[in-house]
Amino acid sequence: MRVQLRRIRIAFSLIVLLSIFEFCMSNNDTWTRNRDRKIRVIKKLKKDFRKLKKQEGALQLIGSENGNYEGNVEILHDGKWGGICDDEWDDLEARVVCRQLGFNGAIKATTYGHFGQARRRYWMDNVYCDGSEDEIAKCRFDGWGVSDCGSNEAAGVICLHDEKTEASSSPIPREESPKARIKDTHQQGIALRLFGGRVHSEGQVEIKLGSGDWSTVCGDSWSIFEAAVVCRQLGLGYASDAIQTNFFGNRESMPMSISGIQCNGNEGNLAECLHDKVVDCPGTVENVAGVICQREMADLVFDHIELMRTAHLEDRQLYWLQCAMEENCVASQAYKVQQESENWHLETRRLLRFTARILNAGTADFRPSVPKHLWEWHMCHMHYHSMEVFATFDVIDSSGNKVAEGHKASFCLEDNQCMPGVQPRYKCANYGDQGISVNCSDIYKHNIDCQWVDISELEPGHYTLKVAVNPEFKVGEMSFDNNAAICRLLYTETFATVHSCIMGRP
Ligand SMILES: *[C@@H]1O[C@H](CO)[C@@H](O)[C@H](O)[C@H]1NC(C)=O
Ligand SMILES: *[C@@H]1O[C@H](CO)[C@@H](O)[C@H](O)[C@H]1NC(C)=O
Ligand SMILES: [Ca+2]
Repeated sequence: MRVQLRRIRIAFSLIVLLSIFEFCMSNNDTWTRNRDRKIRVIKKLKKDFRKLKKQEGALQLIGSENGNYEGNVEILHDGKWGGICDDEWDDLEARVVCRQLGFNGAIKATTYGHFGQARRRYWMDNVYCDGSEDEIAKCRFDGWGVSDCGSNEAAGVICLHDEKTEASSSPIPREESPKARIKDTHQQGIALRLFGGRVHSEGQVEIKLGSGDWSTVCGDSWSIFEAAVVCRQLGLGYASDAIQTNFFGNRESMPMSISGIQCNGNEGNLAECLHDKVVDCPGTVENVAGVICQREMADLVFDHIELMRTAHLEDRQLYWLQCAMEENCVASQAYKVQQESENWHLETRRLLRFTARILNAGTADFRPSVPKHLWEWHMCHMHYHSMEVFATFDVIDSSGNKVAEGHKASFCLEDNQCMPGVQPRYKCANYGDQGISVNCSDIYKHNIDCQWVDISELEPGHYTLKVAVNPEFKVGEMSFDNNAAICRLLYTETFATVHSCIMGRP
């Protein structure tokens, strides 16, 4: 309707323009007076045409230097461009974006602002496509402008493109630069210090390589694992945050000497970690590494014994899963069934249920990463979600592909069971404070809503079940090596067992 109105307006503008033109031809005296008007009309006409091209739901890819087949995704809504947050962003969504843009398919979905930080607002978050949609705006998402994401969570795509036709116009894609161990490159050793923090246990990381001068460290790929090594080496405890900007002030005079540092997280000295053989750090002044260290730290431990003991199948009618559907706890096939079948509520889904028991074995309380005023109220389950992605449940096949849609479960963090002598303090009810106290466990029993993986579309066979808490490392911990249970899953037509679990990193 709006498009039609615009067309009428444009046609009208054309008529006005033509009559002005005729008028000018017939009356030479008023020519100059009318010329200004004519210019104005043409300007407006051009603007209208531009508007026509910028239609609701249009997409653009930005931030790539290689070509228009890749970039962070921006969508036009309400006449304004906005980004898409990377929560739930994977191959299905990338496929829809690339198809909408006229490409034959997607090579990859990118996350964490692969093509740079989000420039504007986020229009979309938690996008779930089933892959058949012709426009990304037709997929399910939280609502226009509803998002709890930071600017480093921009979603992007790399679309399938014809290398041969592109080759002449675009440079060769930047290769990952080769890495070497820092101590092999700088055999005289390294020194570290922090600059610009409010307290001595935080700041921008400064490094002295061998006999060189003090210099800054590139912020690209700087994560909680590298920060953990810095905190440990400086005797400041554990990393609660890894900073990738000049948050601690500008040191424009200081050169940058090292990039691409990559640690396992358990090293005692940063020299044990890898780095780029050739420094490669775009936008060096603001793109610098920093850390916030803390002596007391939480440490979540996922109880894999309880997982094995409680895992079982349940077939449940969609009628009983309506709340779960609102919270995206079932596979996207269920939403299709709901749309297509009149008696959808009688259709059943097969759920792999299990108990998730998470102990805080650290020395500080585990607190949600999102401040209380941003917590989301979930009508269905009548509680607030304080951490959007607290746990992930994934079923993986022997080639490493995720086969059952693992949903990212939201939780309400509280002390359900504490060791003798420890008083529970966190409670979800009544907008209570959320968290997990030291030596207390938060327990999500197998019989509660959403505590499952929807495996209705899974073929019987052998799989890996991976359950992980704090999977995006948004809250600092002493160790992340105990946050996941990686188990074997045997699924037959009639039963499922989860066994041989090992602890691992998310
Ligand atoms: C129209 O005006 C221009 C300059 O203003 C003049 O050179 C030209 O001779 C005029 N033509 C007629 C048909 O009056
Ligand atoms: C937690 O438990 C450990 C081991 O049982 C104990 O050493 C520690 O003091 C306890 N901490 C608190 C705060 O209760
Ligand atoms: Ca942990």
